[in-house]
Amino acid sequence: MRQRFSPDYYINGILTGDRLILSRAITLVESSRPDDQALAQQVLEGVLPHTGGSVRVGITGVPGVGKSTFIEAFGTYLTNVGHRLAVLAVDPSSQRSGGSLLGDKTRMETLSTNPNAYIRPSPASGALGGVAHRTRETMLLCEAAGFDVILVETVGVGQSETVVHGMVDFFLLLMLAGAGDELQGMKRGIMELADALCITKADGDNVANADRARVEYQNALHLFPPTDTGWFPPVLTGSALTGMGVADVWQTIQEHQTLTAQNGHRTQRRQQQQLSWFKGLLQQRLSQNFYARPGIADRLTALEEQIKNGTMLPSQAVDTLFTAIVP
Ligand SMILES: Nc1nc2c(ncn2[C@@H]2O[C@H](COP(=O)(O)OP(=O)(O)OP(=O)(O)O)[C@@H](O)[C@H]2O)c(=O)[nH]1
Ligand SMILES: [Mg+2]
Repeated sequence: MRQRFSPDYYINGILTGDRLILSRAITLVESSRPDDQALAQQVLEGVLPHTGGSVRVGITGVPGVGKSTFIEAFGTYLTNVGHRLAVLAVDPSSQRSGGSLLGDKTRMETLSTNPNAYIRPSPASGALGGVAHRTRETMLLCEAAGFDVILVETVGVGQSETVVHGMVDFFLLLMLAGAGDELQGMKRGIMELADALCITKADGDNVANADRARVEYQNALHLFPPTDTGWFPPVLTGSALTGMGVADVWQTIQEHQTLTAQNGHRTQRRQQQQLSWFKGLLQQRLSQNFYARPGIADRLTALEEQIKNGTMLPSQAVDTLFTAIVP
């Protein structure tokens, strides 16, 4: 039985930047137990006025592109210039024990012992919606604890990158030089989401390759319809090994933030994200509520039988179900 603490214990602990209490609060947020969830909501409400103050950055790219190594270099750079950084992960597809970041603590050796960095391994895999919902709340807790840059790492396969895009101010896509788009499992869609591309591993023999890839991708991006934000996603090159380009990425993020803060798109983006978070939760609740109603399971089974036999149309079945439960 885990020890129970009061909401104030968590709230005060987080606001004074106590990392142990922050970790405990995140565990609470990640718990699916109803009593934990109720307490987590109280804690979140308590810290809410102290949230929103960070730059939220999503980082994605195919496995092996160098996300973790980049975050180690980038994170170290950020703390060196005076920032406090939290690293979170959305990795629902991960079959690796404990999610990617846990094993990655070794790859983020410097960062994991850095007093100005906080690395939180991804929660145990579950429904994508559930994981994302917790990452959003974890982000709020980290902001309340005084972290002013939040990095959210996700593997760029599947739909998790869309989910992460929906919770950050800036979305960075890491790419490899030399590997074809198909090879990178990249769909055009994910490039369209990116606020910047960075060609990784631009060191040693790979520098010329990386420069070539930069030009190619920059040309490819020009073919995309422009967004209404006034921002044109640049393509950068970088090396986590030599540190080349790491400062440029931060420079780019700052330019993007300045521009979108001035023209209102930063606020607009966050407002849209809040709304879709709300709508997602509402939909989840409605559907849970629906399926939990007495008699629904039996009715469903019966209707599904008729649909399979072709004796009822799906639309008809939906009507029947709704007239039965909504008077
Ligand atoms: N030469 C060179 N190698 C790098 C660089 N960054 C990463 N690597 C190597 O590329 C490999 C993959 O790096 P990771 O950082 O684990 O990649 P990842 O994107 O986090 O991979 P997953 O967590 O599996 O999705 C490792 O062997 C790194 O040492 C770089 O800047 N230059
Ligand atoms: Mg990794």
